[in-house]
Amino acid sequence: MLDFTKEYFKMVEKDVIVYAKTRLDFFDEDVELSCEEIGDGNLNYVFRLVDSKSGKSLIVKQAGPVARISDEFKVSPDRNRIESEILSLQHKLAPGFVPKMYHYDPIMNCCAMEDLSDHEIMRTALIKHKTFPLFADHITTFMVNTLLHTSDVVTEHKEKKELVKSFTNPELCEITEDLVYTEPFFDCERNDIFEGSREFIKEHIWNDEKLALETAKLKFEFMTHSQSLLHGDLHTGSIFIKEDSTKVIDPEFAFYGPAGYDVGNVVANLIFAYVNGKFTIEDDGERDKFLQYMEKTIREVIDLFTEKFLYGWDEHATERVATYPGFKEYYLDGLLRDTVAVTGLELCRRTIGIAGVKDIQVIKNEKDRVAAEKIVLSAGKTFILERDTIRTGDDFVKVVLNYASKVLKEA
Ligand code: SR1
Ligand code: MG
Repeated sequence: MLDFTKEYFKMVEKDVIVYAKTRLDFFDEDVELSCEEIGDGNLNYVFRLVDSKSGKSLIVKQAGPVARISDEFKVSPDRNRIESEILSLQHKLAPGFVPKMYHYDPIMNCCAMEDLSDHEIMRTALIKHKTFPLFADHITTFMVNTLLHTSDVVTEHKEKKELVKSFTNPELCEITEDLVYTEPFFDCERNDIFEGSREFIKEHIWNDEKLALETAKLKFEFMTHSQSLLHGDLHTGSIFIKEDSTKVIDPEFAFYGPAGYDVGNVVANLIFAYVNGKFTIEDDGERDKFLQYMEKTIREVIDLFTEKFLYGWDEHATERVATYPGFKEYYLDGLLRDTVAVTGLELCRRTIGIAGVKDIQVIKNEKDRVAAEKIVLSAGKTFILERDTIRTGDDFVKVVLNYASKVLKEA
C-alpha cells in the first residue's frame, strides 16, 4: 500500500490516482479516474486526473528534486510551497486571473489545482496565430494588482518584510541569475545556440564589453532590489488563455525583486510571437493581420500598465511619502527602465541560452531562422543599452519594426 504521509517519492500516473482517492477531498466516492502526465515545462510533473463518471477533472503538480530540462539543476521542492502560497495570494489580489488552489502537500511536494483544459497555453496558441483581444487588458490588471499591491507603496512595511522572508527563493533565483543575466552574454558551455547565428552572436553579443557591463549592473539590481512580489517567470508558456479568460500559472520563481522583471518578460515573449508570425505566415493578408494584432498588444501592455499603475497608486498608496508630488512618476520611470532592460535580457537569453522558445525554434528555413534571431538579438541589445530612453508602447514597437526591416533588407 502506498504511503504518502511519511517520505517524499516522485509519483507516476498510477500513484497519482491512488493519491487523489486517498488524500484529496475532491472526487466522489464512486470515482472512475484516469490520469495523464501532461507537463511540458522545464521543471515539474503535471498530472491531469479525469473522473469519467462525473466529468470532474483536476491537476496535480509535483516538484521533482531536479529540473526536467537537465538534472544539473538541483532545485528545492520547497518551490511547491512557494507556488501554492503565492497562488493563494494572487487569487486575493487579482481574482479570476489564477487557477484555484485546492490542496498543498509539504511531504509529497505537490499541490492540486483547478484544471484549465478549456484554456490553451498562450505560446502554443500564438504559434498557431490565434489572437486574444482582451489579453493586454487582463495581463496589465494582473500585473498592476500583484506588483503595486505587494510593494512598499501599498503594503505595510513590516508585513512586506515578512513576505520577503517567506518568498525567499534562492535556488530558483540562482537559475534566473545564471540563465538570464550571465550565461547568454559569454561563450558558456551550457548555451544552446543555433549554429547559423554563432558568428553574429560572437560579434554583437559576446564581444561587446559595454553590453557585458550593463548586464552586470542589471544582475546586481535583480539580486538586490526587493521591490515587489514577482511571478518571476511570466512568459507566454506560463499563461493559459481562451477568448474571454487569461489565467497566470507556474509562479514557482516568485520572490521579491524588481517589478519590471514581470512586465519585461511579457513584452519579450510577445515580440517572439511577432517574429514567429513574420517568418511563418505565408498568406500576406493573414500575416499583416496577425502582426498588427501583435504590435497593438505590445503597445497596449506597456501603455495600459502605465495608466493602471498610476491610477492604482492614487487609489491605494498608503505610504505618506509616496504621495509627494513627482514621486510616483519617478518610481514608475525606474520600473519602466527595468521593463525595457528585462525585455532585452529575455530576448537574448531565450535565443542564446539553454531555455529556448518554440516561437523561434519552429522556424524551419535556416536563413529565416537566422534572420529571426538577428532581429530579436539586435532589439534585445538595444533594449538593454537604451533602457533610459524607451518608455511608451510605441517606443518598444519601433525598435522591433526597425530591426525587422533592417535585417530583411540585408538578407
Ligand atoms: C532550469 S529551468 C529553465 C527555465 O525554465 C523556466 O520556465 C524558467 O524560465 C527558467 O529560466
Ligand atoms: Mg514554468
